[in-house]
Parts: sequence; C-alpha cells; structure tokens
Amino acid sequence: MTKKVAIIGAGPSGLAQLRAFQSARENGEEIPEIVCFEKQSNWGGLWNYSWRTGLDEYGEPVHGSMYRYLWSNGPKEGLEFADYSFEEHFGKQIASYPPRAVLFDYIQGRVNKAGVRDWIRFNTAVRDVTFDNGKFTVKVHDLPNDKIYTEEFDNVIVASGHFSTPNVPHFDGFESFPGRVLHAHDFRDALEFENKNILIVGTSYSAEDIGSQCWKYGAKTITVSHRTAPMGHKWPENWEEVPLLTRMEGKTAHFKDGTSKEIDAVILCTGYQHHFPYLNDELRLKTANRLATADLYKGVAYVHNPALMYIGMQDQWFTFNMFDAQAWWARDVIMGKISCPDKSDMEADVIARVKAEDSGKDDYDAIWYQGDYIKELVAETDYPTFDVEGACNAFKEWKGHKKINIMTFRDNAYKSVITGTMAPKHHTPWKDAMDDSLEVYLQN
Ligand code: FAD
Ligand code: NA7
Repeated sequence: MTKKVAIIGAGPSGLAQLRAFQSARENGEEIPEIVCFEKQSNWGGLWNYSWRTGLDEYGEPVHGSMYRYLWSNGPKEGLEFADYSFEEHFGKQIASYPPRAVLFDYIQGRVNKAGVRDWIRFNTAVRDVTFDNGKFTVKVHDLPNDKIYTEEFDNVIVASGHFSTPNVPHFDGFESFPGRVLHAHDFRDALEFENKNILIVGTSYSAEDIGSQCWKYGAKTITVSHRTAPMGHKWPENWEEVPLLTRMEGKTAHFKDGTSKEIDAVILCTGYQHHFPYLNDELRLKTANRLATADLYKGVAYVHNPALMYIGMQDQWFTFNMFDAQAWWARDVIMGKISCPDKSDMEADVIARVKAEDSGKDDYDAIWYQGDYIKELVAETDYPTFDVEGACNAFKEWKGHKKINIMTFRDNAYKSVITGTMAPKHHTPWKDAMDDSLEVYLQN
C-alpha cells in the first residue's frame, strides 16, 4: 500500500482514526503511511486541559474550551470504547460521571497501548490544504522550529473538532459594562465567580454546566437568559431563568419581558462555530451544528471530494464510540474495502439523513437517531459490535435523573454496555466533591 494519509488533530476523533489504522495493521493488513498533525504539544484535544486563554505561546488561538472541575456531562456508559473498556484501563469498574482528568487518562490508555504516538507530529499547525491532480498538498507550521513546509497526501481526514471557535453575539451596553464579559470557551475556574451575580446567556450544555459549577463553587446568584426557551430544571433557589437579554446599562441587565437585574459578570454560553481556516472554499465543510451535517456522505466523506473525510463533525449525544464508528468506516474507504457511490447518490444520502433527523420530535428521538447511525457504520466494518441500544437507554435514564434533580444526576450509576458490569455509586455526591483529581475519584 503506497497511499499516504494526513489526519488533522489528535483529539478523540484523530486518535480514533489512528487506532483504526493500527488495529488493521495488528490484523496483518497493509496500511497506508499515516501522518497526524497536532498543533498542541500533547494529544487528547479538548480533554488536554489548558490554563491558557486567547493565544498560546506561539500566537496560535488556544484550542481548549474545557475548564477546571469539569465532570463528564453524560454517563460514561454512553461513550465507552468497544475495544477498550473502562475496566481494562482502570483494572476495575469506576463510577459513571468521571471528571476530566479521569477521562483524559482513559483516552490516553487506548492509544498508549496501540503505540501510535510516533505517528503524530506535535506542535505542528496545519495552515493550508489544497487539492490538485488527485493529491492533497498540506502546508504546516512546525511551531517550535518556526518552519513552514508542505507534504503531499492521497487522503486528508479532518479531525480538528468544532467546539473551539466561539460564537460570540453582541448585546448593547457590553462596551460600557463594568465587569467581565467572556465566552464559555474562555471560562476556566468557577472560583473566579464566588460571591458574584452572574448572567449566563444560552440554555444548552455549557450554560447548564458552567452555571452549575458556579453554583457549586459559591456564586451568589445565577441568572440564565434564553433566546428560545428556558431549560426548565428544578434549579436551586439562587438560580433564575429569564427571557433574552436586550441590553446592559452599567451593571443592570435588561431582559425582553421588561425585567432587569444587577450583574457582576456575563458568561456567553452561546455555542461554537465549525471553523476550518486552513481549508479553501472547495474543501471546507459548511454546516450547522446538528446530527445530520451538510455535505457528508454517511456523515464522514465530503460529497464534493470523498478523498477528504471529516470525523466528529456532528452535534453529539454519542462521542468517543461514534468517532470510532466513523474512523473505522473512513479507514475502510481509504483501504478500498468500502466504496463511495457517485456524487448524486452521496448527496441523496445527505438529504435523507437531514429529513430523518428533522422528523424526530424530541431529544429521545435524537438519541436513537444517532444510535442508529452508529449501528449502521459499525455493521460495515470490523469495529466490535456493542449494545448501542443499551447506551441509548443509559442516556434515557440520564435525562430522567436530570429531571429529578439537576444537581444530583451525577450521583447515579449505570451498567456498562461493553462488560455488562454495574458502575459503583460514587463515594461523594457531586455537589460536595470539591477535589476532582483522578486519585480521589478512583477511591471507590
Ligand atoms: P477536539 O477534542 O476539539 O480535538 C481537536 C484537535 O485538533 C485538538 O487537539 C486541536 O489542537 C487540533 N487542531 C485544531 N486545529 C488544528 C490545526 N490547524 N492543526 C493541527 N491541529 C489542530 N464529550 C463527552 O463525551 N463528554 C463530556 O462530558 C463532554 N464535555 C465537553 C465539555 C466542553 C466544554 C466541550 C467544549 C466539549 C465537551 N464534550 C464532551 C464534547 C467533545 O467535543 C468531545 O468529547 C471530543 O473532545 C471531540 O473530539 P475531537 O477530536 O473531535 O475534537
Ligand atoms: P450549543 O449546544 O451549540 O448551544 C448553544 C446555545 O447558545 C443555545 O442555547 C442557543 O440558543 C444559544 N445561542 C446561540 N446564539 C445565541 C444568541 N445570539 N443569543 C442568545 N442565545 C444564543 O453549545 P454549548 O456550548 O452549550 O455546547 C457545546 C458542547 O460543549 C456540547 O457538546 C457539550 O458537550 C459541551 P437557542 O436554543 O439556539 O436559541
């Protein structure tokens, strides 16, 4: 096999791709030459915590959007690798909502075992990708040596994530607000907001979790402003949901229903952009953050040029195991075991997926939609089949637990769909667990 494949990014999606190729090699297959470019000095993507915000030491935009004290926002039983269980990694079953450091350790365990670190060029930012005469030319910047060079590839796999470049709306009065205005991307330590009246804009995962963190670490009040609808959980008494912010006047926030409130800091939890500054118009995915993305056949191959693939570009109920399903599928297309149909059929596939997603009526339909998508891909490759239905049910239980009490849902335990073992209940309720280190979490 003389093919050469570039993977952009060594987060969970890029690492899934490396493991997919390595597993084929382990099975005695001849695999292409693989080069993974990662702009950070370590792997793990968002799970590789950075204290930095803004620009990094090389002047690159900081990729990290994760914050201190982040615990998994869904049960780990919904994301477990089918080829590397939590029990294999930790030598025992662990509780269901691991903090960031624990999941980072787990992600690293599989790729350390696979021995693929040498395939990654760290501190190397991809600057430009062009396609001509059947080949991709990839221009990269070796940051520590300040050297720019190009290399040719037969395939490019984009795995650079889409929860890093913030979507930052403007509200009148931000210019003269005498406090901090930041986007969730730059949020790091909830203790900064102790005893503060914070205003959060947005109602999705970041809003819910950053608000909960600030509550846990002593914010005075949390006010969450919604554009479409309130989250509607049973919030603690110092938590309020209000309509959309219309303007700030000094420290006073005014809302659409005419009410107002004194605020010390504003956190915009207003989502992220699919942002690929290194891709030109012909190669760049332009999609909303949804389950059925635009322009990707089977959610992976770019319909306008299927030698280009994208991993993990969907909005996510499932994460690591979905990236795996996609990476194994992309590998098999590249290795000639699966073929993509002609362009019109690929476009019809995209339209059908969009229609199927749109016909869903609620979050449960969305969970099963994404579960079915994983099943479809897994059935086409040798990725180990697993109980996707069981994982969907874990998500269903999780949603039920959030409805009962948003501040205690992380105290619940679920059954692994890989090993069949029940997770232990964590030793400390989430709201009282201030030390989220790996050592303390594993003390079950
Ligand atoms: P990323 O993790 O974003 O990795 C992309 C990689 O590409 C990075 O390492 C980056 O440095 C690299 N890169 C980017 N541009 C370039 C370039 N030009 N050149 C070279 N390298 C580049 N998922 C869960 O399952 N559970 C959770 O609890 C959870 N919590 C989350 C909390 C937050 C705050 C956020 C933002 C996301 C969360 N997620 C969670 C979802 C998260 O998207 C996935 O878990 C996962 O990190 C996605 O992996 P990825 O590899 O696709 O992208
Ligand atoms: P999401 O899930 O994309 O949600 C974005 C939220 O921001 C959503 O509630 C939007 O409201 C809201 N939004 C977006 N633009 C605006 C404006 N202009 N005004 C008001 N509100 C706005 O992003 P998250 O950061 O929460 O989650 C991303 C990932 O991070 C997720 O996978 C988690 O695992 C962690 P809408 O409902 O559209 O009115």
